[in-house]
Amino acid sequence: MAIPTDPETGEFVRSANHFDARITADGSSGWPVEPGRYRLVVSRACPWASRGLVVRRLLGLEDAVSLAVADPIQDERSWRFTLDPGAVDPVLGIEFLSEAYYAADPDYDGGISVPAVVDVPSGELVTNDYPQITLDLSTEWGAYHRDGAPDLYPQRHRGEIDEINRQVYADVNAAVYEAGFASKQAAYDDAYSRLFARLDALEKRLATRRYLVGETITEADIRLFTTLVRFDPVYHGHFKCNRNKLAEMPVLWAYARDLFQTPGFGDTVDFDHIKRHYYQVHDGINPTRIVPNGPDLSLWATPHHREELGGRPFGEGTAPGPPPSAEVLPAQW
Ligand SMILES: N[C@@H](CCC(=O)N[C@@H](CS)C(=O)NCC(=O)O)C(=O)O
Repeated sequence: MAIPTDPETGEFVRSANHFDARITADGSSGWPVEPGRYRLVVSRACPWASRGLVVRRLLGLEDAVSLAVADPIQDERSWRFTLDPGAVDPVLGIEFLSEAYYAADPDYDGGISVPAVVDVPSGELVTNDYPQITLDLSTEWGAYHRDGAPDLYPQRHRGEIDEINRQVYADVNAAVYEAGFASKQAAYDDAYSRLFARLDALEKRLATRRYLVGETITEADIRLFTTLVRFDPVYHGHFKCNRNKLAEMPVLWAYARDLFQTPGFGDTVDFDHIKRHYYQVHDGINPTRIVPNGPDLSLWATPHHREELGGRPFGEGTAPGPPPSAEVLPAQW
């Protein structure tokens, strides 16, 4: 896969989210909330798509918004449904996610990215605007949340959540890619320093509080989690984020394990998809496409003792039940 970088600075250039329509409860956007109508297309390898996987589970939206899981290895036509019988998504009837992009805009010539929300009746992509996708699952789909669903974007904490999300996006979620894909030393150095400075700050912040904002799990924790869970298996080696491993930051490592062991988090994580995607697709930075055997993933199941900090994972609500049988993942170690 060719990695776009700025020839002057060597900085990774991230493609824009071109499709930013919103699915709304009042239907004013033209895309009304309607159970069964939309399909969330993800790769379980992708940290941006994985936010949607966690939020959909925590809110109990599995029946309302169906799920398509792409093969973790894209080919030259990008994401494909080769994990499904006949290599066709059984609901959308397409082989490649790009078909939904072109159904929405036949002249589209940008990247084909996950997550993507597709309108099942028309086969058209509605949105690939991942930061808004999860917020809308929280705020627009309330009528279809399960009983006991948590409020992941509570009104009274939105300012603080938005601020943390900005910091975590710039210095953690995006910075690991900017380190890994930099084509000049200075661009790598800059991303690496921002990343570890921010992780140090988060290590301090989370020493005395169980979650990033307030007493409960919020959108901010989900966005940090999807990068942390990939850190030691992928970013530490493949993206050269190697000042230390996550497992060497005691607070963040316990925080990440706490979330991993919370229903709705670890049960969405497919380490096999994660590792094969990064090491085999980015052959510009891993030309042999060899997938490393380590690290020991069973450590994710070890006790974290974060309950001692208090906090109530789901606030007034309850934990989700197990995933639907079709979405249960094979044992991870
Ligand atoms: N375009 C968004 C989408 C998120 C994203 O980067 N998804 C990756 C997988 S982790 C993807 O689909 N990449 C393929 C592509 O953009 O062509 C972004 O770059 O901010």
